[in-house]
Amino acid sequence: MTKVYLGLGSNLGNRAHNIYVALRRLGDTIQLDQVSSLYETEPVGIVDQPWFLNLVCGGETDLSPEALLRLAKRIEREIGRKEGTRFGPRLIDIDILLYDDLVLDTPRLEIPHPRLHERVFVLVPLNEIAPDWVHPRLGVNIQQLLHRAASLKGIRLYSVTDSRAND
Ligand code: PH2
Ligand code: MG
Ligand code: MG
Repeated sequence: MTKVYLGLGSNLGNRAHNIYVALRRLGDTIQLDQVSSLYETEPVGIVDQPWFLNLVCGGETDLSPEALLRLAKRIEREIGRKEGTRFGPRLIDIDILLYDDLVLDTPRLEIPHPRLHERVFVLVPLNEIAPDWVHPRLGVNIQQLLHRAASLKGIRLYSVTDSRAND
């Protein structure tokens, strides 16, 4: 079994509902054992779009990185995501952030997620559930990456996840 961390985001429709449906679908295939709180976050990249809800989850799986990516894309499609602009608004986005200590760079998939270390909307929730996880390419842990992040603006707690629910 491999430990994986995934980032979920939504800024269209019923954002919280989309995220929790995705989480439930992921949980049908992956043994999810950690879910962060839900955060409301300022859009990064294309700023003229609605604010996102974001969370991060962790689990164990036997799926290869490619199979995990296919699962994520299938769930995105099932929830109704259409091809749209890069960095633009979406009903649901499921990104592979970390896959054990794997470093992978293919045209279709880059692990760790190439922008993980600069995105507060990933680092804040990830720091909740995996502060000591060492980024396999950068060699520092999530807490250190969060401390290095330029600004903690543009993120607010939206809904707390009771950590006991993760047990
Ligand atoms: N996802 C993006 C682009 N910008 N901004 C926020 N706040 N949250 C996201 O999940 C997000 C984003 C591309 O996937
Ligand atoms: Mg994304
Ligand atoms: Mg994506």
